[in-house]
Order: sequence, then C-alpha cells, then structure tokens
Amino acid sequence: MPTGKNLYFASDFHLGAGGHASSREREDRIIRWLDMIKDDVAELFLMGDVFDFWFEYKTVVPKGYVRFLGKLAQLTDAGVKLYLFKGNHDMWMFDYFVTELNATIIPNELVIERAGKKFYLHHGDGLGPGDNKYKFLKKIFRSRLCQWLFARLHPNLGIGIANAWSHNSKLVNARISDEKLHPKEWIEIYSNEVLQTQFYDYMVYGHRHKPMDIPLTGTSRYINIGDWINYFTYAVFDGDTLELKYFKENLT
Ligand SMILES: [Mn+2]
Repeated sequence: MPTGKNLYFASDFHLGAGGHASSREREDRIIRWLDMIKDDVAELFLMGDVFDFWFEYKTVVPKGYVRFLGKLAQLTDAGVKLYLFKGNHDMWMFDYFVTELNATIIPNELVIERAGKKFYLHHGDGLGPGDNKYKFLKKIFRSRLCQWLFARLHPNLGIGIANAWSHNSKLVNARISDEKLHPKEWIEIYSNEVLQTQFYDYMVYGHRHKPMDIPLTGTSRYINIGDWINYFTYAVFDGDTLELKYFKENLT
C-alpha cells in the first residue's frame, strides 16, 4: 500500500431510485465526497447497489449518472484502483466498467490483505441460513440463460419492468424483508461462523442500509458501511485501523 494512501469503502448509493431530481442530489453529494478523498484514496471499494438498477446490453447501457461515471474515470485515470461489487440491485454489470473505468467487478466476496490486516468484503445479500427464496432467485438472476433472455427484451420494456420491480419488490427491498426474516443481525451471526475457520481483522458489508460497528469473536470487527440515502457513511482504512465515518459537509 503506498504511504499516505488510504482504502475507502462505500455502498448502497441506489442511483436512479426516487426519480431523477432526488437521484441527482445524491449523485452530486457522492461526487463532493469523491472530490474530498481524491488525493487520499489508493483503492476505492464500491460494495454493491451503487445503482438501483443496472443492466448492460452488448452495445447499450442505461441512461444517466454521467457526472458520477466521469468522476470515477477521473479517479481511475489518476491511478486509483476501483472495485465494483455486484449488489442485489446491480448484479448485471458485465464488461462496460471494466473497459471504460478499468474497474474490477466482484461477483461475491473479496478477501484482501493490506498493511498486515485481513479483510473479508461482501455486499451482504444472501448470506447465512434461511432466505431460500432470495437465494434461489439470485441463482436464476445470475444465470447466463436468464441474462441472455432478458437482453432479448426491448430496453423500454425490460428496464421498465426492472425499475417498477426495483421499487416495489419485497425481494429487493432488503432492509424491510431482511429485518422481518432475521430479527437478530444475521450478518453478525454469519461473520462469527466464518471466523471459526478463518481469521479476518475486518468483515465489511453494505446492503443493510444501517451503519454498524460491531465487535466479533476475538479482535475482529463487523463494519456495515450504511448507505447514501439516509446516512452518507463510508469506511476508511489508513493502514492502521478501519474507521466508520459520516460524510458531513460544511455548507456555510
Ligand atoms: Mn443490497
């Protein structure tokens, strides 16, 4: 890790959700955050549900997000390493961000070691026991056949259905359905199970839309990086410790 350069983690921007004006407001805020960290970031981990819905066709991508994508391009052109995790809303990222942004797409978990600390990183969906309906649908949604079939639909129809679904579906409304299914913090339970066979200093997730910093077995910690709808939270690793932070702006 280059000295003076940090790792940053954020997720659940849900760009596109809530209509154009609300999404733009969120996008602008994210860009102000990226501007703030731009001289300080070595590796940027965007850990899923960056888009409320994303599907890319062979030659066509969804409209919007030009400022955000431009800012990411500026960062990666300057040498920042970008990781994009598939969330449950944007699992259909294929080669566009790889080609345009030199990003690495992470389909499930990513294990890294930096400055002697071990990290387990995952969006947070479909982990632990139960929720078999979601796990089944995730398999279908991620199948090549399903993706091929969806790509055959005209985008006006396909993306129209997806957007309607994204807003209404219990499947994708993670916070509500997950809390009903799991009154206890199941990612914490899952993490402690993983720790029985493998040590990690930090286990970092999104998906829950709720910033959390919870001690796990031993010295390990579960950090949930929250969201950019209500909390505007992120985590930063400075080579020594991982800290959960709130993006606060002084707008005077
Ligand atoms: Mn999610």
